[in-house]
Amino acid sequence: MSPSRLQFQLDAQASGSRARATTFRTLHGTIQSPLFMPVGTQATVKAQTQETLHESGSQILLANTYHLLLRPGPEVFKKLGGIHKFMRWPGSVLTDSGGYQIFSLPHSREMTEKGAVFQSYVDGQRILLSPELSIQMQRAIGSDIMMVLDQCIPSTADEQAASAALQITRRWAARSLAAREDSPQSMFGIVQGALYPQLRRESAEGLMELDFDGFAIGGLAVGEEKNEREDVCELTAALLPSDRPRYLMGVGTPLDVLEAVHRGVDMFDCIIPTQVAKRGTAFTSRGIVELRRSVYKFSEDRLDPSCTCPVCATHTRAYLHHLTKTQEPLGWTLVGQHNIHFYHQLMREVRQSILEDRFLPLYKERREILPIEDV
Ligand code: PRF
Ligand code: ZN
Repeated sequence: MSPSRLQFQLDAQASGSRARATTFRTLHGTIQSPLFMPVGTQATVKAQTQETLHESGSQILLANTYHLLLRPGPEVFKKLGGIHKFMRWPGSVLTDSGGYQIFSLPHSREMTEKGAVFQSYVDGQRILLSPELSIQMQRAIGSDIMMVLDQCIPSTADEQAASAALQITRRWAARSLAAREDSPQSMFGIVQGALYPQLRRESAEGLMELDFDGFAIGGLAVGEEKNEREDVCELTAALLPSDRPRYLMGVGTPLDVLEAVHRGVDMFDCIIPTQVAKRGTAFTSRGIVELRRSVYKFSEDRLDPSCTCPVCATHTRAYLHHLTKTQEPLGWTLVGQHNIHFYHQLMREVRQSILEDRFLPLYKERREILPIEDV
């Protein structure tokens, strides 16, 4: 493999754990891992502004090729000079390829060797999302990290279906790389293989023959049990090269993220912190707080006394209770900002503990107290 265009650096490796701290450079700056990427599907993280994202310490956002292809479309990004200028986000951006979003569609989708065929929710048109089209679109978006088009299937799929999906993902990965041409944007391959160790190995080895800047673990958090997910995550992360970033796609709760860091993963994305904020669910150092509960009606307490975010510095639980109870947009914004800050703060503490070689005790302590309720 050629040297990573991310100038990847391993800062520290924890003892008694596979956890590691890394630094790498994208086209828009330096990134430190372990890290969490807020999800900005439509070139916006729901209910946040670019300023609130910056304040909570976001280094890199995730955007979705599938949605942005349909609206506003590639021409807008080409005309306006890419997503960073378009949404005025100076940090880094990773774009998911669209494969998973199409897989998640309730109906009318079809996977062929050429690509994924789906019906546009904007105007009903049938569209073939080929690996080449996905990369062309990601080049127009101008993300720092592009993802290959992959085939994500339920993790409970039988071995034959899982094998077919990883074979096609391998062929699409090669086509995606070819479509990058001379773009300076980085590209990650995606390991599939459902819950079959042998297939995960085959998928990882096939992708490692190609020149990717990093590798993602796909096909998890799609129907398996928590312990199954952790086992496959551990096994897959161990197969991947130690000199490239490892990204676990679409995972998860704060505890899921901590468990995956322990197993050697560097990067995460998930809609949970912004999604649950809409209904007033907040992650705090003392567990989950459901702000709509009437016990908070008169509460002058801070949301989380040990949180350093602007929301906790400014507002009472009573105000946040009122906003979420009346479904005011500001409630979603404020709780979302706090939740994103909570994830980033966890990642910063984890990173610091790895650098000081005290990750294992932190992991053991945190896994007992992190919110585990279903969110
Ligand atoms: N592939 C892609 N994006 C994803 C996934 C995947 O398998 C997942 C699985 N949890 C989330 N997002 N391309
Ligand atoms: Zn806070």
